[in-house]
Amino acid sequence: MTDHERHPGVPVTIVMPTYNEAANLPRMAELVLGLPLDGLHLKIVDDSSPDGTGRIAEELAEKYNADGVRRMSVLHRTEKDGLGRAYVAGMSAALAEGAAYVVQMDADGSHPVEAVPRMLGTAVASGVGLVVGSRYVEGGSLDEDWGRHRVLLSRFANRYARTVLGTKIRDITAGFNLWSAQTLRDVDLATLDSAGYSFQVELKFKAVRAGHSAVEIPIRFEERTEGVSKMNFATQLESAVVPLRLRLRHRRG
Ligand SMILES: Nc1nc2c(ncn2[C@@H]2O[C@H](COP(=O)(O)OP(=O)(O)OP(=O)(O)O)[C@@H](O)[C@H]2O)c(=O)[nH]1
Ligand SMILES: [Mg+2]
Repeated sequence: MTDHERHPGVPVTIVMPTYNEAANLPRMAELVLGLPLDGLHLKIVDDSSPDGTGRIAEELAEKYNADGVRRMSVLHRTEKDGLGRAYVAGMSAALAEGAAYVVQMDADGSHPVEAVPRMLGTAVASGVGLVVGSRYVEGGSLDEDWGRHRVLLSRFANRYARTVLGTKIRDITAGFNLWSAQTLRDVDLATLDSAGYSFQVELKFKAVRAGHSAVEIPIRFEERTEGVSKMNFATQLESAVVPLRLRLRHRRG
């Protein structure tokens, strides 16, 4: 297995959307850029966070790029415009800059940074276009601090999307994923409809429809360390509508 390889010459960009994550970002950048991977780049996509996350990200980029190696970059957008659109912007930039693999990760400490080399090793060894950091396969788990309501909502949303779309991916709503550049090109990010969290479901569904296969590796999902959730009613409603729309549109395919 390639778990402990540094994968020299393989450019990997971690795209991390932020909205008011000032309390989490310095620690996240330290963890990510401390990973034993040679071609790693961290790209923050900040939607003009009122708490100054964008400025902190710039300061961190200056620090981590000080020796002339471009390890970190920041994409600033003018307003809070949804997780999905932030990812489309960040992933498109990563592809344009030559990333061979793109990783999606939250900035709040929920996703285990140390799993990234394992995800990359799996993609390189198996050739699959998508590796899902999965809460819902054997060995995966959710933080016990999540209230019963959150756990049930998460499980329900996942089961709902899986059933409507008839997908085999067990964690279709997962937000911690690694993509090959080819997969993202085949999906054509510009055609995605989701503004918010349903982006996770839409992108996986369209990647599988484009002929790519997915491997799921178990992860433990932790409660966010600092700050507050950005989940709201509008994004939940979109998460209910998007799977139905995808199914109606693609039922003959
Ligand atoms: N740029 C940008 N980032 C966003 C937006 N909405 C959420 N995010 C970021 O996306 C990631 C996931 O959002 P969270 O609020 O943690 O959502 P969640 O993980 O479902 O909710 P919690 O478990 O309660 O934290 C975090 O890094 C957020 O800062 C947005 O509209 N724009
Ligand atoms: Mg979170």
